[in-house]
Amino acid sequence: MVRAKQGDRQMTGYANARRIEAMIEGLDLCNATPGQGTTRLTYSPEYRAAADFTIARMREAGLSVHEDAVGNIFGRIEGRQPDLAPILVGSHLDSVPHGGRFDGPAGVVAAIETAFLFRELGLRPDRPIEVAALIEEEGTRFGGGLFGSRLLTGQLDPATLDELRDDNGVSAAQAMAAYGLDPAQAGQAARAPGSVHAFLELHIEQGPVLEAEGRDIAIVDRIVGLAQLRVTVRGRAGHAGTTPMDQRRDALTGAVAILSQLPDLARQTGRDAVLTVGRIEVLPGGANVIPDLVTFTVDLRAPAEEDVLRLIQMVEGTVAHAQGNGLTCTVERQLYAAPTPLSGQIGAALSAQADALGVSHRVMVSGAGHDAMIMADFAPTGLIFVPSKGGVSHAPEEWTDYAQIARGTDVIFATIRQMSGATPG
Ligand code: HGY
Ligand code: MN
Ligand code: MN
Repeated sequence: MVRAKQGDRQMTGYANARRIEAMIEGLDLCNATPGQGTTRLTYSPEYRAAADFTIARMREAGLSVHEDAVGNIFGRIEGRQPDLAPILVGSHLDSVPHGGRFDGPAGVVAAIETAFLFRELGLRPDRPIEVAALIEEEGTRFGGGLFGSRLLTGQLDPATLDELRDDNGVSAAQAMAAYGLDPAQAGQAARAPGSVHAFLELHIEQGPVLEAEGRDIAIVDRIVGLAQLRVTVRGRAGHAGTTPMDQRRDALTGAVAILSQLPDLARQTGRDAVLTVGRIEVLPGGANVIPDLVTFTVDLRAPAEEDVLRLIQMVEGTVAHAQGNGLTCTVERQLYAAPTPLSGQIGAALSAQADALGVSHRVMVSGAGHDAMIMADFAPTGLIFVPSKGGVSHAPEEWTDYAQIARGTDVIFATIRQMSGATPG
């Protein structure tokens, strides 16, 4: 065990911060926008490179590796009792556009580092352990998100893979086939209820609290409810110069009338409700053409389920009210996840291990969605955060010190060592 001093606290650490750094930097080379943040879309060439890098590190750590029918990657430490349901530990490999290098990979790398520690310390678990690298958590390519965990838990119907399309009109099924998978087999990614003993995830906080309080980690007790909607406004194309203003069916004017009302809906809801329009597309996109089709996304979240549901209804009502004058408007619900409590038992285990390791911690509600919120309906789930510099995330400036990830990894490692009944030999 490595002993490191931090201030006057005797830190006891296991994880190798240099190895964590090498893995995260290595993953960040698998990136479509080097120098402009991290962009790694599911099933893209960059994603394949990241998957291959992950598989290589998993094998170095002594794991037997399996890629499931949809591209989720699992590295397994066999247990003395191989028939016991495994403990899964990991996060996602995909990114938002021009995001940071830590959102997702910090958790995948912490899980692989845990496997390295099991091997180096000669630990053998009673219960199998699986390190997981999941696909399409962000939904950047196909919308919605939480794909890999929803397919694993059977919460996403594989039939939708034909309907979900990226910006180039490529369906998730077509992208899977191009990636070398068989979309007809996607249903095989679903695991049987009870087949996972627990799920643990380390993630960056993506907010300012841990840094402001000088704490090492947060133990998440709840994840806010969230919904992702897709609004479509249809009008009629026309000539910008020859169409009188009172004869237009301008889809963009209609969309702007809706968009200008949305932020206030969240403010009216209060209680930490938030609403974001992150993507908008105006077609056909000619400067001298009256737009006939506008689509935009609405991401809304709140800690209380009644607030999430009420916000959805208010958005749908606002869109319906914009109907008429030759405009037709629709709202599609791409994703809905209720506010999710995480396992108190696993939270207590994480807290006890953090105390034993001298890692400072606090409880926190997560305003960000995570695979943990899907897994929590399937198996007891724990989630810890490590600090984000300046609270920044989903941006190239995202940063977490590798020593901070190592401290969080220590807690994940020690908790899994205990939960799996691991002993030397
Ligand atoms: O949107 C989220 O909260 C996460 O980054 N997917
Ligand atoms: Mn994210
Ligand atoms: Mn994430």
